[in-house]
Amino acid sequence: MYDTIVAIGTPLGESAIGIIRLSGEKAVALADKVFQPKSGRPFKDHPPRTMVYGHVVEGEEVIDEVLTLYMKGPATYTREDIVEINCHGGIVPINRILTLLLREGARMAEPGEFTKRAFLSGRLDLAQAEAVMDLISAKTPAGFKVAYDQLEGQLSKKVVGLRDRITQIMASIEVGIDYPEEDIVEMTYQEIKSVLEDIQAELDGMLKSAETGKVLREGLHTVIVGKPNVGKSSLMNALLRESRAIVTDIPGTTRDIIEEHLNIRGIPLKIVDTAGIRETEDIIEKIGVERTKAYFNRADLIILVLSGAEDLTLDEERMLELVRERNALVLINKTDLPQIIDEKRILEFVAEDRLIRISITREHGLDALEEKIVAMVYGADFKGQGENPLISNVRHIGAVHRALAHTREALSSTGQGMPYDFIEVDIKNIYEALGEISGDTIEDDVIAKIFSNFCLGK
Ligand SMILES: Nc1nc2c(ncn2[C@@H]2O[C@H](COP(=O)(O)OP(=O)(O)OP(=O)(O)O)[C@@H](O)[C@H]2O)c(=O)[nH]1
Ligand SMILES: [Mg+2]
Repeated sequence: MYDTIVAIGTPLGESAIGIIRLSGEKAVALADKVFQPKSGRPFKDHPPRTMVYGHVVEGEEVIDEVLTLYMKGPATYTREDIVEINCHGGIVPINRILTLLLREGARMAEPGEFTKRAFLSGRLDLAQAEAVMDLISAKTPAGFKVAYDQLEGQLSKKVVGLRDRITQIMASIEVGIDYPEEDIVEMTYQEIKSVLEDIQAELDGMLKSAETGKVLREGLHTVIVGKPNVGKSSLMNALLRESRAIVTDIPGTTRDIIEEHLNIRGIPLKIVDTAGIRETEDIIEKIGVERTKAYFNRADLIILVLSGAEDLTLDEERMLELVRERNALVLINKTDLPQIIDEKRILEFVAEDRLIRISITREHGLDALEEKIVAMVYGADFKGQGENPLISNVRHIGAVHRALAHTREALSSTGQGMPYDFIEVDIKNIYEALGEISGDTIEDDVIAKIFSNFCLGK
């Protein structure tokens, strides 16, 4: 048993209710010190899982009218006793009750400490615990679904299944190593190879979904670039469906970076409107352009806007050259005006399916743009969340990459007919890399770091 921790579970501000949560051995005893049930009986004498009405008091003074709930461990989130005090939302009652409980001997919880206890008590594995934070921070229903499946254990089941199969190979190999003179049938090279190939295919499958998962979790970092006055800010506003960025017919209107979140058919986008790129003398604009370049280099998706009503400039050809190797879409805007742009020249840089003709003022072509973005995120061969859970977390993706690399090494050792104990080392590495996802093989400081990114009270 650990000490008893306390935290505020609801956002601090004006709200209908506020919840203060205690977890640990002394949860009920601490609640009893500050809470007076209306029934006149002590709180501890009430049955668990019922809301008890009463008051939080400090000496003679009533602090707030509350409902208090006791959940008895181990059937709780942390597997410890948990008490939740539901008071009025608002900074004053919440803080006063919290202070009172701290004074009575509860310890302020660290960020994520409730969930960390759920992990340490074995109620959640590490991937599930991480999913809790992803659920809270999800920006769109699609992102929420990825996290929810992970909390339900889809990824964990997959990892456990793979590790089980690896254990079988290891057991069989060890039998061969430890009792070479006995007549125990161990796996042949051919059998080991075939299991490893299966594992390799599954890991490959997981990585295929990772890009989609990561975008749904973190958002697609999108940057709109183009020379001045082509309609970048107009595009940003159209996608946001509001006038966020200033639009004028004066080139150089946008001087700085404007960043916004939006949701395109369930995909969270972090979209950035930039200062038009051109060789410029204006110092302020120049800073904007420098920052544009930084965003440009980091983006998951680049939207290059051109004006169909003008000739391509040298600057634009340079930009086309830069987006050639990147995940990019090229928009020819202002198709409502007479068109003079040389499309053939553009197609020398980008494929036809990356080119979209739009007119923002006529609201034409925006649907096609949104559809294209969705298709790019989900990929042509995306099959939804069938047997492969979407992995979304960079830490998990890294672990799968390492597991895959070790699988390749093991396959190569097997192919070369290396001694069994040699192959076993590679196989053990796969096992351990996968164990980082579930938290079975992971350093304490990594665990501490993961939970420190949680919000308080979770
Ligand atoms: N005819 C026509 N005009 C457009 C279209 N889209 C935008 N414009 C106009 O083009 C001008 C420039 O638009 P902005 O959105 O400010 O262009 P920008 O690329 O952000 O410009 P800077 O911030 O100066 O780099 C404005 O007058 C818009 O109304 C379009 O589809 N057709
Ligand atoms: Mg602009």
